[in-house]
Amino acid sequence: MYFCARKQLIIYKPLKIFQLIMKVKSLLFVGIAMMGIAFTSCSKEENLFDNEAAQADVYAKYSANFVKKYGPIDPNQTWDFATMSPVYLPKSSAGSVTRAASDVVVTRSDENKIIINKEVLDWMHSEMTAGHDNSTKGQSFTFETPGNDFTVVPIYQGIASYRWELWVNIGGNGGVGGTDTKIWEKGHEISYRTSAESTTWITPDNQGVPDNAYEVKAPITTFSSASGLEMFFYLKVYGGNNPAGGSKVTSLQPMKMIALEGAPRPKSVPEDYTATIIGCEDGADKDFEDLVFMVYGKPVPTIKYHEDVDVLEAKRYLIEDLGGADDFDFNDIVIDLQRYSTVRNKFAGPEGNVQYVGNETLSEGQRAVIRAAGGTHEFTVKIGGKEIWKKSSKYSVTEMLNTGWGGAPIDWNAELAVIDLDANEWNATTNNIEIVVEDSKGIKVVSFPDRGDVPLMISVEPNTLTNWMTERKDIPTDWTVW
Ligand SMILES: [Ca+2]
Ligand SMILES: [Ca+2]
Ligand SMILES: [Ca+2]
Repeated sequence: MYFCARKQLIIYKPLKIFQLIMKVKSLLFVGIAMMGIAFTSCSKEENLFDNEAAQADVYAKYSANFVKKYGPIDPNQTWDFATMSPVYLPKSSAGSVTRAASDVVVTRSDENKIIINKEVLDWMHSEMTAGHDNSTKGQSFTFETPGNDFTVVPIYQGIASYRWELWVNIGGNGGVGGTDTKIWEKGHEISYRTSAESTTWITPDNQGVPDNAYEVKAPITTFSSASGLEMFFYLKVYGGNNPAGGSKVTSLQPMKMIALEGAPRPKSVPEDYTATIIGCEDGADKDFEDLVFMVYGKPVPTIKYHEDVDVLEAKRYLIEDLGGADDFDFNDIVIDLQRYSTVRNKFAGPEGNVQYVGNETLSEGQRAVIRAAGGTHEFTVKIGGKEIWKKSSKYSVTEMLNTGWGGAPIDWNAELAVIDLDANEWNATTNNIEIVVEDSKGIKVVSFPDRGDVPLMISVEPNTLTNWMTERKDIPTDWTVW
């Protein structure tokens, strides 16, 4: 019996801008050898060398075009843009269940504002005393929708150097489904006046609304939905290490938001309505007055305290299969690798004086989710050297999936395939993912690029700001937001 040696060739491109690893492997030889048929020579070897040369040629052209388009690459340029910011979600009731988006009707107009009078502001300042640790007044929570309309309005903006947006998810189950709505962003359409006599409404800067403000005027957002849906608020924070808004402050994390029932309602809200105010902490001093908003309704949604939450950390890998030398759509394979866990946040003490006393991981796992495949070649995904999925196992290899080809709609939440991984199989630090592409020129292996290389793969934070490109649309030069 005779085996052709499996050969791995590493070609160093000029200036070491990339390593293209091409494996010369003839499955045919292995297959026949396993059947016990002897070979006396590897007559195909010459051809395979030609294939290597052809692949290297495409890569050299790709590299030249890449530099022409995006400019010379800084030797320290890293292609790992994901921050792995944990996303906190209500604990899923039955694992990774799919639930249709809930019907939520949102009514909003920037002209539709209410005045937050001094009595409300005074109550807020007495409960969320600036510079004090107010964390004992609450714990991780969601709301349950009441079935009647309810309204959300920002009432106070503290000092903050980052930009943030206030969002709400209604009806999600373990983060799957539900409706996400942006309610407000820092500084938008909010103003205050300093006295009853003043006719000037001032827009707050980074110093926020001053504590002696007499009244605040802010835009309202009203929601209609079915009753009994889970609802949680979160902030997307932009700036610092999170240019893509990767960091989320949510009501499900301990020490990030507190909800206080029994707040006085603004004067223009009918008497039989009830109100809850929610304070957010974007720093470390636990005063929860960096952003304060109010929810009111008849009645206001009910608070539900949560000890167990699901935590998801993920990276999205955008990959080129080198089908051509002038195409940088990076959508030939789009795959999210996820680490998920259920964490119990422990609180102790009587209501009103609750202390956060740490957390414990109840369960954890990893999985891969194929989101799109905008190439026309067979490929195999490997994690840590182990094959986990092959395109032909489920789809035609020539079919471009979920990348908008021919005007087809793109589903940004599509799960073309979900593959459970062993715990710790994916290493988020070393990015131990490889894609083995098979085309007419042979086999090539795309791995995560080193610093300064011309990339065939980048990683980004998986969110709406980093949705993948449609076919043949080059990825923009700002690698983190587009
Ligand atoms: Ca604070
Ligand atoms: Ca491509
Ligand atoms: Ca493509």
